[in-house]
Amino acid sequence: MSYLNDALKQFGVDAKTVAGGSGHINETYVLDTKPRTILQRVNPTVFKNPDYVMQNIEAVTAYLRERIVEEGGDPLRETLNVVPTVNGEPYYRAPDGSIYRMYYFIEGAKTYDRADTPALFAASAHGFGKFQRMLADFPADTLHEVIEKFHDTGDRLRQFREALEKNASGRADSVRPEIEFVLSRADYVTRVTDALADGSIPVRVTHNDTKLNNVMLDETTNEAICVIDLDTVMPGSMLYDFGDALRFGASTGSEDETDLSKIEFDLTYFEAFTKAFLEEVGHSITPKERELLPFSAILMTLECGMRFLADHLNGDVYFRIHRENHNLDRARTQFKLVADMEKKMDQMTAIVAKY
Ligand code: GN1
Ligand code: MG
Repeated sequence: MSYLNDALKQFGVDAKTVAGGSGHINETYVLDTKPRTILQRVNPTVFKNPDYVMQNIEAVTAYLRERIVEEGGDPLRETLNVVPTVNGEPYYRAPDGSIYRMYYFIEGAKTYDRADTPALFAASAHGFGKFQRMLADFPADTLHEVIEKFHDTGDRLRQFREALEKNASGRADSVRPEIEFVLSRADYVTRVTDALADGSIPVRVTHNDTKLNNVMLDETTNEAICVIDLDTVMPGSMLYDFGDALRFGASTGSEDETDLSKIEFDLTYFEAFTKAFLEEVGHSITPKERELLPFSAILMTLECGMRFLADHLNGDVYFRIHRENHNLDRARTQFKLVADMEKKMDQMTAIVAKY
């Protein structure tokens, strides 16, 4: 049963709810309150410590509000603002363990699942790049690691191997080529975490889920207004944010496209994003980070693909699915992109060198 109505009472609202959002983990509802708000059910099996999630979000958004005011921006529009429950709590925990939390809705802005033009994609790069830039001096070590080893691709491979070993769904035999695709790239997985560990690239505050639809763009100007979905803000590498954004936004098709002939990695989009991102972070990016930018797109795409395939092997227990083999379809698009990027690596390197 759903505790949505209980949650509404906890936030003191009596409003109509409309389902919104396209995430694979949480559930999002838009409420017709005045001003409008959004209510989200945070998946408690994925986010095991909601206090940590909300503490990170409160700390980061409070810091952003100050930076936004300093730069003459509107802190009610350019960062998320948490609405507490009537008891002043940052979220409501329902009897079944579900977590509900509320934000003010950001008016006059929207999100996109696909960028129709490279310029629109570049706008998202300004959004994510600015987010990094504004948080550059935030003390990363004060943030909780809400999901341990979230972008530790080596650990993701370990989890993948575990899923393969268990084969809970019995599907392993039907996906041998996809399994082989992952296993034959095992030498990729520790390159970024090794560089973080030996100090050759810095730990930064990162968003960690930089899908195009996690930045709101102004409805009329298409300028990036606000980065949303802050649940996975944690210490990490800038390369996670760069790579993950390209994984999603520079694909010529959707994440779950079944016709793989429609999936390619679009270098025009790669260039538009890279240029805009470097305009935001160019002064602080280190040479080693810059060198790893093209590779990070491959790595984040491979990682996401192996997570989808692991979930397919586990019997779809993590990412919400809407049809049979949905996680397998998602994994396949990621692997198609990885293979295409491997072919285009020299061109990607040349593009990075231009800016
Ligand atoms: C999940 O729920 P959503 O769509 O915002 C996932 C990301 C993946 C993404 C793939 C907490 O994000 O890591 O990249 O799906 N979030 C979590 O689309 O695992
Ligand atoms: Mg999201």
